[in-house]
Amino acid sequence: MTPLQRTPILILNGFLGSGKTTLFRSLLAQARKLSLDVSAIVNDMSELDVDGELLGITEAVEENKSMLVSIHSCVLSSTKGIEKLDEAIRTLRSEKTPKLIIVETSGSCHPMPLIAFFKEQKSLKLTGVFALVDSLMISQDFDNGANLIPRMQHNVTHGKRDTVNLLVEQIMFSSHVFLTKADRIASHQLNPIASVVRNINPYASTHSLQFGKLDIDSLMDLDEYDYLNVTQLMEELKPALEAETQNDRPYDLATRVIRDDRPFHPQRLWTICHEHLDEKISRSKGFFWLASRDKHAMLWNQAAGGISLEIIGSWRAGIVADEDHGISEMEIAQLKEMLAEEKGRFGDRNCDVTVIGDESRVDRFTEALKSCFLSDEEIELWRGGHAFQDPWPQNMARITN
Ligand SMILES: Nc1nc2c(ncn2[C@@H]2O[C@H](COP(=O)(O)OP(=O)(O)OP(=O)(O)O)[C@@H](O)[C@H]2O)c(=O)[nH]1
Ligand SMILES: [Mg+2]
Repeated sequence: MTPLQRTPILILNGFLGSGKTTLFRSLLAQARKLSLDVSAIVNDMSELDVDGELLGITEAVEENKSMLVSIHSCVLSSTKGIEKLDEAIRTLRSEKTPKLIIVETSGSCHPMPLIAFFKEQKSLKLTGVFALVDSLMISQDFDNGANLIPRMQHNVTHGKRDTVNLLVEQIMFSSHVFLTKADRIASHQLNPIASVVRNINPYASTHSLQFGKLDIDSLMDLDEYDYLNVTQLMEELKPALEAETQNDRPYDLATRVIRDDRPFHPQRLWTICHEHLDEKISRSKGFFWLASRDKHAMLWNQAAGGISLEIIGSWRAGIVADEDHGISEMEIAQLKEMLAEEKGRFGDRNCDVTVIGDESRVDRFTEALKSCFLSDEEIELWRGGHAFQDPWPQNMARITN
C-alpha cells in the first residue's frame, strides 16, 4: 500500500462535556450533505452508550448504519479500549476505504495511548488530534485559566495525578485546540484562556468554536500529526500512563447509571438540580421523561456550569395515547404491537442517565436524582391526568439531525 492510500484518522478528544458530540453531529450532517465518505467511531465510558445513540439518530447514520461503530463500557485509552478501537477500524475498512475516520473519545480518555497506537499503524494516517476545551469551565473552575498551570505544578510536585493532569495533557498532545462555549463567557475572558493554552502547547493552533460550527472541508486534508513534538513527553509520561491503561475507568472519576421506567417529577428535579450541582459532578447525560410532558422523549445534558434539556422525539406510548395522533389506524396498530413487547410499566417510556463525578459526591447526586422519580401515589395522580408543577422552560428546543 502506498502512503497515499493511508486512511486519515481524526481524533476528537477533550474533557467531559466539552462539546465533542456536538461537533461530531455537525460534521456528520455536513458529510452527508456533501456526500463525503466519512466513517465514525464513538466511545462512551458508560454502558448506556448515550453518544452512540445520539450519533445513531443523525440522518447520516440512519441512512448508512455501517458507517458508525460504537464502543462503550470502557475508555479507549485502556488496553481493552485500544483492542476495540483496532477492531472497529478493521470493521469500517472491511468493505471499502473511507476518506476519513473520525473518532470521538470519552471525556476521561488520555490521548497518549491512542497516539502511540496510530504511530505504529502503517495503513492509517493520524491527522488531527483535537482537544476541545470548555471555556466556561476554565473560566469558572480555573479563574480564566490562571490556576491551571499552578494546579498542574502542584500535582507534579506532590506526585499526584487527577483530572487536572488529564485536562492539561489533553492540550499538550493536541494538534488543534478548540475553545468551546465561548458564547457563555464575556469576550474579554477568551484571550487569557487562549494564552494559557498556548503556554501549555505552543505547537497547537487555537480556535474558538460555538455549537460545533466547523467546516468539514477544512478537515479532509490535514497534515499528518507531528509525532516528534510529543516524543519526549511520551517518554516522561510512560510510567504513569502504563499504570492507568490497566484501568477501564481511570482518574478519580466514578460513574453511576440510573435506569428506571418512571418519569421525573418536574418541580423536584428542578430543585435537586439547583441544590446539588457543583464542580464535583463533572457530567451527567441521558434520556428521560417528565410527568408533565409525557409525550416527549428528552435528552438530559449537564456539563460544568450548565444543564440543558432538549426534546429528542416522541414516545410511542405517547403517540398511541394522543387522541389527535394524526397517523393511520394501521400505523397505530403497528405501534401497539411494538409496545406490547416493552417490559416497563409505561411502554417505551423510561429513563437512562449516566452520572460521572468525584467519588465523594457522585452517590449523593445520584440518590438525589432518584428521589425525583414519581412515588406510587404520584403515579396514580399522573394516571388521573394531574397537572404537575413544572418550572422548566416551556419552549424546549428539539434536537435537530
Ligand atoms: N452554550 C454552548 N453549549 C454548548 C456548546 N457546545 C456544546 N454545548 C453543550 O454542552 C453540552 C455537552 O456537549 P457534548 O457535545 O455532549 O459534549 P461531549 O464533549 O461530547 O461530552 P462527553 O462525551 O460526555 O464528554 C451539551 O448540552 C451541548 O449542547 C457551545 O458552543 N455553547
Ligand atoms: Mg460526547
